[in-house]
Amino acid sequence: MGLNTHSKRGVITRSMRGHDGGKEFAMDEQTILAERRAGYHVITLNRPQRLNAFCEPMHHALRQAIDAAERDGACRALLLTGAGRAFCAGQDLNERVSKNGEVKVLGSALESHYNPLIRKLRALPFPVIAAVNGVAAGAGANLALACDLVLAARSASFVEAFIRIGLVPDCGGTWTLPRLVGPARARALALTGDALPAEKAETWGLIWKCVDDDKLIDEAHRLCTHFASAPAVGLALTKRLLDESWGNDLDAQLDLERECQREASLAADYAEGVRAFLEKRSPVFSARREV
Ligand code: T3D
Repeated sequence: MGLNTHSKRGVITRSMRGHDGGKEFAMDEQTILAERRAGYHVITLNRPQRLNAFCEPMHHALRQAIDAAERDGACRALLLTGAGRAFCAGQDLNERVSKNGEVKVLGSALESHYNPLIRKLRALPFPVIAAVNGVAAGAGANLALACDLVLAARSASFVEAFIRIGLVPDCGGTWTLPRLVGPARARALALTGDALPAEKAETWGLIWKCVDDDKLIDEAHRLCTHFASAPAVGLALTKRLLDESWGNDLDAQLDLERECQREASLAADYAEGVRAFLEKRSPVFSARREV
């Protein structure tokens, strides 16, 4: 098994022998493309022939690419997208059938891969932007919804496909869906497994924005470029506050805001922000964050 990681013009490849629905196969695919831009990283799920469905090597490569972004003190945003016509079709179902044709009991991949992935994305100290270029189904849909900002191509759709094969939503879907669209719509999406077109997803508040297909990637890069020169401590603390608010009452949240505001004010970016405002110029925030 070989793993090569290049963090600059990035390619993460893994060669291994795998098992696919009863067939042994030789696999040598670049399941993830990772690229480092000025101030942000781009990760592309890259199994277009399977609509970027998750396989074991892709999980490992994705984890490495995210870790590299986290370790890079100059990284202040992460862009996640898919190659080809889909964003991600969730778990590769070929991996869920054993050699003798039996389906496997599930749970361990949530523990080892999906849950750590979602926790990691939520905890990253910079915004994660999903550019949903096509269908996002199953874990692929909920992966997108775990990101901080979701941009979607007009032709994209979101499918809580789990129920179609007798499963339940995972990757935090039962947590994010009702919070984003309310209980009635969350239940309809999860219980029917019907596809929700991107325009409706925007109207419902499931995602931030729906844009024309040919504008998606430019718009996503524009957003990342904006974050690349934004105040890093403020971004990290804002993420934390919004996430923790779900478990807090107003009193606890007010206390947390006080603490975070104090912490933000200790950062050089705050002093620069105030000075720049008073001097009627654009602020120049520090190019690196603490790692
Ligand atoms: O440990 C655990 O497993 C627990 C974790 C579970 C997480 C999950 O994500 S469970 C849910 C898994 N995902 C799905 O059930 C979605 C399956 N896919 C679809 O329903 C449809 O493909 C889509 C709605 C996403 C798109 O439909 P369409 O008509 O645009 O494309 P298609 O023709 O169905 O798919 C194109 C190809 O991709 C096709 O292969 P082929 O015939 O061209 O060789 C299809 O088999 C393949 N593909 C799509 N999704 C998957 C897949 N192959 C493997 N696994 C997939 N999930």
